[in-house]
Amino acid sequence: MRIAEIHVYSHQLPVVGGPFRIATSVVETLDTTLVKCVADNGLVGWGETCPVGPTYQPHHATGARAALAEIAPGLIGAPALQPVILRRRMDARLNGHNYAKAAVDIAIYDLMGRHYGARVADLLGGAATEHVPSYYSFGVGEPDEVARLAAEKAAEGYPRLQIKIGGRPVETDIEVVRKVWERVGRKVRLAVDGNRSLTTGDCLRISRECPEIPFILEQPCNTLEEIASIRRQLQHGVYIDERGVDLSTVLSVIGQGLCDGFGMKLTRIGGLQQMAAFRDICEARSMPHTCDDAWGGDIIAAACTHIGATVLPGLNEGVWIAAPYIDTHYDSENGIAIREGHIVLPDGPGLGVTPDETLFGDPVMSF
Ligand code: 0XW
Ligand code: MG
Repeated sequence: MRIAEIHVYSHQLPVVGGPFRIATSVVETLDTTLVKCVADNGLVGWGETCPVGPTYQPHHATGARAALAEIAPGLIGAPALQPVILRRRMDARLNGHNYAKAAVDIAIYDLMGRHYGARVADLLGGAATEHVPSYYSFGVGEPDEVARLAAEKAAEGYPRLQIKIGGRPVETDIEVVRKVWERVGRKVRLAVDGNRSLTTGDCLRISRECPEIPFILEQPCNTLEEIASIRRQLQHGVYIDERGVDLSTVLSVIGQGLCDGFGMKLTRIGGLQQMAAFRDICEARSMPHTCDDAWGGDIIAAACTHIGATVLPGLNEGVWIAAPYIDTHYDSENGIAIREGHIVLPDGPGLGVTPDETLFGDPVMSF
């Protein structure tokens, strides 16, 4: 079975109840890129990549499509069921740009699942749960309002909450953390995400002024060097998110003892094949991690849920999806949703989601 056609679509996802604010950006509408791979027997697989604006990571929507224009012509005629061989073929055509390659990799796993009659989670090693934990992420907000929402989300059944901080006086960030803690206490696990924005001084203050609150600090400062310089003075665990750019970086930050876990994005690491390797490295070193993506609709949400289902439960920090901020599904029957803080693993085959492609209009590129 070989790849016969690749079609690329662009689709707008307005933020419901938006905008969504993090320390480094404010987003109102996201431009997602969908990839449809058609095999020579007519079988179809879908992939998706959707940067959360152009400043969260060095990724942007039109960049994904420019990268796909470089890569896709070299995949036509290639064996369709060999994700490792295809990754090497993509690497031979374009250096880097994992977030674009990930959309092709996800489509290939969807195709494989449909061909073998298997769920993607089973192709990735097997589901450890059918009920995948999620976590709720509050945009940077006013402390009383975030605390009120936190109590609501904890009561809904979310096992973990992520408080966004940064881009404002550190006193307000300390206040939001304290107010959330007062409302939810030990009912849920807490992550405090600076999205690269904190100075080392402010990061130390947050940790020192909240010594009794058991949160982890997610990507508090911009660079790994800044984090390394204060790591031993912090009273809280540190997770790497935006700077965990590839497997090599993951190996070196674990080797240097620079972190206690990861917020990982499926497209940043290069797709499901690389994410499965990341999961196994984390399991070998007892590193908790998430399986998220930055944004996107049902296709990327399904992909994150399938890999998230395979993570050793004690290390599973949850699957974040953008569904709470999107008011339409690509697949009206099997769209991915969060119920009581968890996501039911789709039945498959493949990703288990079949998009209504009329939503996407004509492809912006076809190969
Ligand atoms: C909470 N997220 C998964 C959604 C936004 O893309 C930011 C991200 C994060 O953890 O940094
Ligand atoms: Mg993060």
